[in-house]
Amino acid sequence: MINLYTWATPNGRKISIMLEELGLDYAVSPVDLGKREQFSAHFNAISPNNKIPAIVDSGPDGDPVVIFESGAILTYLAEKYGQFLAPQGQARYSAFEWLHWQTSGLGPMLGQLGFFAVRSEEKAPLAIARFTEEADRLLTVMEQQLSNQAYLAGEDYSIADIACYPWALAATSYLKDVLKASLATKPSLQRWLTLVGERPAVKRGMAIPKL
Ligand SMILES: N[C@@H](CCC(=O)N[C@@H](CS)C(=O)NCC(=O)O)C(=O)O
Repeated sequence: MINLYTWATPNGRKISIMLEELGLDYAVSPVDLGKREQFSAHFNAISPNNKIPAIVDSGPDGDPVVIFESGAILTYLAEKYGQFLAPQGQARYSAFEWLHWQTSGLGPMLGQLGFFAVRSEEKAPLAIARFTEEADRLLTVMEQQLSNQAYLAGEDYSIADIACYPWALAATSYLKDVLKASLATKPSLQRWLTLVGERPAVKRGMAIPKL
């Protein structure tokens, strides 16, 4: 059985959504980031970058398969179960484009915006302006892509949508005040958020971990 190491954050929820979409039976090991459990020796042996999510699966030869980084985990699960990733061609590589776009761009930029604009007590106007501008640019790229097709990698729901959904939702909830002007011009993003958010597996995945 897969053991998911996670916490109540967008990066963790990408994987619980994927596991719910696949209908797998899995165990959840909460890693309390507030208590700095990500730095425990046990978790460090699984995730040497000390960040959630990570999974431990049983490999075909009985040895454990241990994976950290949400993009690697989503790719592993999609390939293992043959779902949410086209087997070849443009759709497969479009999914990888948007998956990497999320882990290298949307996630880190919205994460920094959240830190400077919401969580930090000290307000640094230059940092807030810089990350608001970059978040707006990234959401505009997403809007453009979704104005031409149902999902990020084409007409089919894929791991690219699963990766982007919890972060785009954070942009429209936790970060909605700072991104108000940007969100007002993103009808396709709103359409996609509703489409993805209505999936029962997405609803279940967003409720993990149950604390
Ligand atoms: N690129 C990583 C990012 C993971 C990440 O930033 N995880 C955050 C929670 S959303 C974390 O574990 N933070 C703990 C820390 O920074 O100490 C991925 O996609 O898996």
